[in-house]
Amino acid sequence: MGVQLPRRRGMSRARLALTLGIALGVLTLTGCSSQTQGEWKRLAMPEPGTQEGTRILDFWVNSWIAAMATGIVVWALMFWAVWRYRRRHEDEVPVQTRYNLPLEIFYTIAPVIMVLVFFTHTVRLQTDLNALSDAPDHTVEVVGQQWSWTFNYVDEPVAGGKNVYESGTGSYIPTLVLPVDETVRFKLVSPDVIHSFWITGFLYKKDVIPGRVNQFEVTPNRLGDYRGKCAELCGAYHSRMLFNVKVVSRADYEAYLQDQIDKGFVSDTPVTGNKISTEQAGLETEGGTE
Ligand SMILES: [Cu+2]
Repeated sequence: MGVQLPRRRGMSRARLALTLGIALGVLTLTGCSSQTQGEWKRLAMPEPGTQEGTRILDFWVNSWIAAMATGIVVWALMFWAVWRYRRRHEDEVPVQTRYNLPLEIFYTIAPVIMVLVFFTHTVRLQTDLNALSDAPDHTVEVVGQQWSWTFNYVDEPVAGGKNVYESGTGSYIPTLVLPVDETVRFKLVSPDVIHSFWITGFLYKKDVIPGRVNQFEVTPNRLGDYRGKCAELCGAYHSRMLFNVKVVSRADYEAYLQDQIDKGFVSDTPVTGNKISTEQAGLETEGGTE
């Protein structure tokens, strides 16, 4: 008779192998397309479309690396302690350690240092992102209203100092057009409630608050189409507050403005405060179709 193998241990090993196999399969299957691979590399962030977005992405990825490194050390120590000091016999109580001053000082100070490092980097980046230049290449006044967006190209006056604009409604999704490699300042205003101006591919958003003008600047550096949305629950049709963003060449940008002028999207002053009624927006008033 040979040695009898412990049955239970064999079973749990098989289960472990199966779990690992499934996990590996999921990883391999989901990691096929180059787009998905890029998302893995960026830790779920979209590909940044601005100079600022690149810095935000770096900060995001590096923060995760630092957090994971900390996590791995902590998990390793935890599992080591659990295994090393496990109870080996029914009636045995492991050594109980308490009031270990050096240890307590260490695990108080170490997290404080980590928080300080994260905080310093956050503040530094935030300060840079909120800094306004003396003379941005363009200024767009963004009006967030229930429930769409208006974009006023305030520094591109037509003859007579008029203002070119694009205005959306709950059923018409407006498009914001920006020239590549030129700095644009957004001035955010709201005639009604708090909204949040968010272009996902720019990796940055800012609240649009009635009674004040929030501002920030970006330099788009990648041609392409981006999506924008309101990131602050602002009422029944909040989900309709979508917009498109096109980053185009200088020539296409000028052509776009001319096209808006030709279509008559020109006003004496920036289009603002024009709260769109539910009927104008083409929405149901009661028992909405949302
Ligand atoms: Cu909103």
